[in-house]
Amino acid sequence: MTVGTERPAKIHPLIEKYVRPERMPHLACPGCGIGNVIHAVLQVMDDLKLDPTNTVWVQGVGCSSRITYTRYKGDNIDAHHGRIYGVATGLKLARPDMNFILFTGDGDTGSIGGNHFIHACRRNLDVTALMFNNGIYGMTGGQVAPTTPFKGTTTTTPYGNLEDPFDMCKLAEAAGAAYVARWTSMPKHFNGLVRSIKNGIQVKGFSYIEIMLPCTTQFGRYVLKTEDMGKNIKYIEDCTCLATQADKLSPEERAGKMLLGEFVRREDRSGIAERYYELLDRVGGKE
Ligand SMILES: Cc1ncc(C[n+]2csc(CCOP(=O)(O)OP(=O)(O)O)c2C)c(N)n1
Ligand code: SF4
Repeated sequence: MTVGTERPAKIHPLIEKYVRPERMPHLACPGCGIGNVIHAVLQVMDDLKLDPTNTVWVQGVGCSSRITYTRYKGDNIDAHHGRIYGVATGLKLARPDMNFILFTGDGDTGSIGGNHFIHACRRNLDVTALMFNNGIYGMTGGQVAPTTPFKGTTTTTPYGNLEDPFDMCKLAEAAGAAYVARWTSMPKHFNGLVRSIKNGIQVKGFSYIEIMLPCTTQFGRYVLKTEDMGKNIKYIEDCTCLATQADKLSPEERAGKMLLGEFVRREDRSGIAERYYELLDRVGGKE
């Protein structure tokens, strides 16, 4: 991971508004897709006029989490690796009036935190989880993740990954999430991503938004065996397809592609925080 040393001469107004100046520049490697996703989040904050004093950012551990760490002007809470949903559950139960936006990686949510993730969906915890899917463990040096493609070489699968990657959107849907969508960090999906993050925040219940993004440093080096940013971005382009366009592809063209779009939007179930406060009202335990 490259650590920037100089502040750019011109700062984007959204960064001025929501990011602590002393914590600039950010830490992502050149060509990483994480920055575009953060841009989308800041755009949503601005469009929805979310108040940073009422909107908390919660992060796990990994590149996607490290980029937000102590940079946001509002409250910013750090969870242990894989424990973001447990921490968010406590926060939401304590402050159901606040918005919680979660920043987590595919290792954080898909492997070490997988069980917590399932139960956050099942409990319909009313938070918005942004899962940064770079197909590898980025921050720790390129180990295999549950999203690494079959046969992908990583530092822990030098002869190729024996496992198939996980479709976490399907897991979220099956486990009961209220809102599920997937986009990429590419500029052509910026509007779709912004729309989904807004929907995720506005839908009452657990919202899971996955973003496929290029990790030039680890996925590029170990899986794609290239440091060429263009090839990393092309890979994301090639391995994804809009769900609305999937029918136009032949089975061979469709094979192995991750679908993009909005998959679930339902508000037919109350969430755990709502039920908890109803219970307190019923048994008279409310302060
Ligand atoms: C309990 C615990 N186990 C392991 C680690 C080491 N660790 C830190 S980040 C990480 C994986 C990061 O991968 P991912 O969640 O996909 O995030 P990325 O860096 O790719 O964004 C691991 C294994 C840790 N910090 N804590
Ligand atoms: S996800 Fe990859 S490219 Fe992005 S900051 Fe981490 S190691 Fe660098």
